[in-house]
Amino acid sequence: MAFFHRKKPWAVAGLPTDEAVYRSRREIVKALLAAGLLPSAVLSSACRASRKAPAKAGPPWPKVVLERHPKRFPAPRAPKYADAGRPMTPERLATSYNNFYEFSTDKERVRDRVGAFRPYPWTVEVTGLVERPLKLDLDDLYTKFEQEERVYRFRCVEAWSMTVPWTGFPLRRLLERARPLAKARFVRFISAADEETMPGVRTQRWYPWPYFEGLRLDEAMHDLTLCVTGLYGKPLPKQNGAPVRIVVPWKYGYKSPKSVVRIELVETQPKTFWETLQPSEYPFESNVDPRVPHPRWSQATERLLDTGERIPTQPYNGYTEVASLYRKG
Ligand SMILES: Nc1nc2c(c(=O)[nH]1)N[C@H]1C(S)=C(S)[C@@H](COP(=O)(O)O)O[C@H]1N2
Ligand SMILES: [Mo]
Repeated sequence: MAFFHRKKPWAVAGLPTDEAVYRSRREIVKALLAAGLLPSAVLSSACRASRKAPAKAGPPWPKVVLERHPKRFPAPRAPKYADAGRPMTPERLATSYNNFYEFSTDKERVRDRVGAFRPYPWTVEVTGLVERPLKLDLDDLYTKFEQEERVYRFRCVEAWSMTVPWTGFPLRRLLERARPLAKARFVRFISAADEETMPGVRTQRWYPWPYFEGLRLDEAMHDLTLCVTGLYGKPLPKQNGAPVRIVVPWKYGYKSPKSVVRIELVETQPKTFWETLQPSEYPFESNVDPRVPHPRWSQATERLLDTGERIPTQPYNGYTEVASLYRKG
């Protein structure tokens, strides 16, 4: 997603000073190194200066889940979503070409950088305007909600797309369990942001971590909106947002937050990570729409990840059953 940035990332409003200070400090160290005035070990220790003790290794992922829940994966495929009308993207590709800035902005490096990240144990909190706030661990997510597999098309705002089988359940079931109050109109999602195990969070200080997203409550309650725990019949790989993420198949990919730790019901439209960075490019609604170009490129077509073939993009990514959510008046 390198071309996401028109401005230098550190020119983002509100953050220039810290980043300028950080950069200049690093430049000084580098200059001294180049002049042979410092042993090379200093650079790495200077960069690590703010780190705490090294992270302890957690239980192996996803083995820990498969041992505790041998019957939950793969989940039965829902007949209604057995076929998304396109060939399935090879698993290998869907798990090695990832947008997950907490690890790297280079899609092909994310997978190699997730090693220290620990999706287990995990807690998801459901809070805010609800009658019954929830704290769910992974055992709860796998057993209190009946899991199924759905093959969905997935369209990134950068105009590449894939078709993959997600495991999960409608987010609505989780929200209903918390009993939203009448005042609740929107849902906020907050992702994990752990400096010790997410190298992108540690080094890319100019981003407003943690990643945060949002939906209208009626969008979040739509049957297509999934709380996702797996991919290709296995627990969700770390690089795809382990242990739990949201998938909203009629919106651009950035509306599908990964590694979610908190879900908050709120009254007014929340800010989002990308909207905060570039409001003109990443508006709150962000439904897939071939007629509305991104300010820097067309959205009329998309590139299939596996074959590279370009095909026309469909309104709502082909999920036209959501159109009624957007009819005015
Ligand atoms: N926490 C978090 N969630 C995220 C992102 C991210 O950088 N951080 N990237 C988004 C974008 S831009 C896309 S296209 C999808 C990519 O999901 P995938 O790697 O499973 O294909 O995740 C979305 N969710
Ligand atoms: Mo994306």
